[in-house]
Amino acid sequence: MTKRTGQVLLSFALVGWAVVIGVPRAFAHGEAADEPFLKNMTTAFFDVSVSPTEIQVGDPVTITGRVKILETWPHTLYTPEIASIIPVVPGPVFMLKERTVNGEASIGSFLVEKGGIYEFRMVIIGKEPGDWHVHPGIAIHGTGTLIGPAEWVSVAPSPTPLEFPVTLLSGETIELGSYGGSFVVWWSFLGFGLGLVWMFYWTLNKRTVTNLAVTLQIPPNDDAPDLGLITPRDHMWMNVIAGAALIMLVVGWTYAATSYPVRWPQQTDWFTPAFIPSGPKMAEVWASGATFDEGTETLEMDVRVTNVADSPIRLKKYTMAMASFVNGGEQEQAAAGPRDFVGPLDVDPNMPIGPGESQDLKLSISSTIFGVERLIPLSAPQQYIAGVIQFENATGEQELVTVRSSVIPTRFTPQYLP
Ligand SMILES: [Cu+2]
Repeated sequence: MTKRTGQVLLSFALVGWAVVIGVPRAFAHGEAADEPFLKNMTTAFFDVSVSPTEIQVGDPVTITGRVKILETWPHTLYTPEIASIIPVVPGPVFMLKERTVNGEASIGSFLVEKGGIYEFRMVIIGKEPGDWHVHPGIAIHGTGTLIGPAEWVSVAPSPTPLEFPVTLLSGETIELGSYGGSFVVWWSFLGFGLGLVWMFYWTLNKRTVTNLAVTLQIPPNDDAPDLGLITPRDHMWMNVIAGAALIMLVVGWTYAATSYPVRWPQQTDWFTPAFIPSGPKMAEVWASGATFDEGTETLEMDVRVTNVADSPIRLKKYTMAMASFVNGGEQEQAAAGPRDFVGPLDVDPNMPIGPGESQDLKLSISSTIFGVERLIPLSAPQQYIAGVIQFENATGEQELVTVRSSVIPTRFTPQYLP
């Protein structure tokens, strides 16, 4: 190895090391980054549960809940047609083992529509030790992933090695965590190695790249073998490298065709989940407007509720994107979802509404969730919020009513850059 070769290799190593140690440990996953309308006008997540929250590697965590694709879905987005419900976690730190949507096994995505309610259950297995924020999310084709409320799950190391056996259609059982792993790594490395040889051949000792001043003096189609730029020997070695790449391709194809004679394209199983109704008709709601005070993070909304059922009804809950606000005590709030995403809801007057009666109500919510998750549009061309109000009648039946309201901020902060 020449002195210059050594210097080049050393600087490559130093740059690689600096890149690796320069990356801080990823913590949040940008859940507040989406525009407010993308969260509150699109979906609402209810009754989410993530449990248990302390496990060892290899143990299961079950995520359950419901998500409604709102009727207020913005017209600026593609109409939702295909979606997939997924666990949203920071990287491949869990493995997805089971998933059902409205009681049906959901291998991949399924067909959805505006107004649809999707009840999900996912079982994930802890793979990497650490503290992870585990959300359910719905990935909608053309829009992206919209996330629900999260719970912190701490995964401790386990003395027993992680296993994920899967039985194939052929009856053979494989270990999914390591299946084909070393072949994929070494075969890719071989191709990478070939590329490296080519790169070092031209950059370390040849004058083509390192002596650009010389190269630029020569016409484009002149190899300049007399200057040692591209010699017949170089042509020979490049043919060897190209030949090795061709041999690798042929060997790869032959190996795949003979070792795995039965191959099948990756399968999709799009299904239409069974319809889940919003509940028996009991309330008609008209929202006349809302205000938001950024200083105290207080949302106030005026609604007129008409009871169209035959027993008194109560307004119990308001759900907006991943947050739920509950008209009830600590116990009812704890039952409404992951605690960081649940807050109290004040209803004034907080009285049952009799059959046939109409009542003007003021809903007030003070919560830091609005700021943390950026749920309220403060400077958007369309100042709207949407959410789902849950009513309950005397017999405990519930109805979910989607409500859209304009929202006006009560203070304006100067903004110089978008
Ligand atoms: Cu999170």
